[in-house]
Amino acid sequence: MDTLTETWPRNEAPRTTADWQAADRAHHLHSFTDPAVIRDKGSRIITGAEGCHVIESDGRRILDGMAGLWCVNVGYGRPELADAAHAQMTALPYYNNHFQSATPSMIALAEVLAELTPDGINHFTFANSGSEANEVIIRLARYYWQLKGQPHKRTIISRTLAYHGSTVATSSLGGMPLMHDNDGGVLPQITHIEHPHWYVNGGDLTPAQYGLKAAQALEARILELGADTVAAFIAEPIQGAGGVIVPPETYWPEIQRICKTYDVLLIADEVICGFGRTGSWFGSQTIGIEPDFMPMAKGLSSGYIPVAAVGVHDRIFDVIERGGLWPHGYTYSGHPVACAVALANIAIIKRENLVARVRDDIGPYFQSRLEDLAQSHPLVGERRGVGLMAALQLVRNKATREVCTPEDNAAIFCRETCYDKGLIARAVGQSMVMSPPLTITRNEINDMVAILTRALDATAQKLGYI
Ligand code: PXG
Repeated sequence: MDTLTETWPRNEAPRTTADWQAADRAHHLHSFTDPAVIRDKGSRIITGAEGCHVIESDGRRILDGMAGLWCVNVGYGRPELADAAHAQMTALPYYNNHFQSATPSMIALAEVLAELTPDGINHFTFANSGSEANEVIIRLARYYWQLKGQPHKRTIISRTLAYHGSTVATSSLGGMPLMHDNDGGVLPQITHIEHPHWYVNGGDLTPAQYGLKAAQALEARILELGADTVAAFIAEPIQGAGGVIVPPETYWPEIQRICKTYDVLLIADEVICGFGRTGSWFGSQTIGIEPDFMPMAKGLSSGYIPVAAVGVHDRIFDVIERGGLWPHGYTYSGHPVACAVALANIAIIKRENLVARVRDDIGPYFQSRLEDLAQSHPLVGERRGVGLMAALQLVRNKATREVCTPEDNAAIFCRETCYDKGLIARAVGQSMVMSPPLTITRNEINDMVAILTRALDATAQKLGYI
């Protein structure tokens, strides 16, 4: 029998899954989904969540190996985040930071972020999403150079397979061909260099040699364009949505050197890496870089409410401070309720020592369990990851590093099999990707690995490997 699901607002009559799916089909345009799938199969209706599990409308509990979309760092079902929202909404539901105003929660959040971020990052501007944060950085970086008397420094260099958002400018900033093709290509003054994935792109080079080569592509591009036209380089410390790409150790020091040499600002996109995911508060600390701008979102509120921030280095702020009125702002920049929830979320991460837990305990356990799988499974060529983000590369041949092709449909088949068996994992290209809540237990990791192993077995069987 079709289970009835509580509705929101709760004074409506409960509906069945089929009812929800019909209304969804009739009225909702989904993100990153083929409408034909919704039409033919219907959507998955998620009605609740607890800890590291989400609950479907039929009551089935599914282990969320992706923490939503890489964001529910403190796990689901935290009453104190709801309490923080309630208290702030009661005291002051809205005021903005335009025209000389500020509210206590936005000030307190900026203050806390200044403590947590690397030295020199002491000012913050707020937004509602990672995309909006990156939009404001494009504007700020160009404005900075204009104020410095170098208005031609406007080009932003990014990387292939990067993800920096879904707005007009940030979808160009990203390096996902699918997102360029449907909008007439990439905007002017945005260009991409190769993403540093040794396993796929490294050929006969050692990882260390390849790391330098991939970084030097930045130097080559700057020289080709002219350093006097390049405003900034944007990259995630560890590329997330592109498939958890961990660069060789030689990569980041060389990138930092190149940015300094050519006076190119460094933007470290911390939207996924921030708030403990890599075992430090920020990915920039894990890899040891000093960025000029740090966009952050997702883990800032653990996804409980939309909020984003941009950390701005003193050397940038000092110039902008003297520039007169900065003509930018969203109605909801620094929304008091969102900032109050972010503060409560950061308080949980601190109190429960989640960052150290990821670095010293659960992160290494997660990576070692996946490494065992990579060593033993014929379909897995590489485990890559740091802290609680990881990917398994699906391959045709482990010895030659020949990866599966899109026609093999291996990752998508594996992802769907995982879902059927009770685990949410992502398929990115020919890799399986995971990024669970920072609160995940060893037992839950064991469950994840068990389901993943069965799904990989089923995939290998379908491909005729076993
Ligand atoms: N930067 C990075 C590094 C991201 O991962 C954004 C910016 C944009 O954030 P907003 O809040 O505007 O979505 C992101 C978002 C996926 C997936 O399928 C990843 C993201 C968004 C949607 C889907 O992996 N990352």
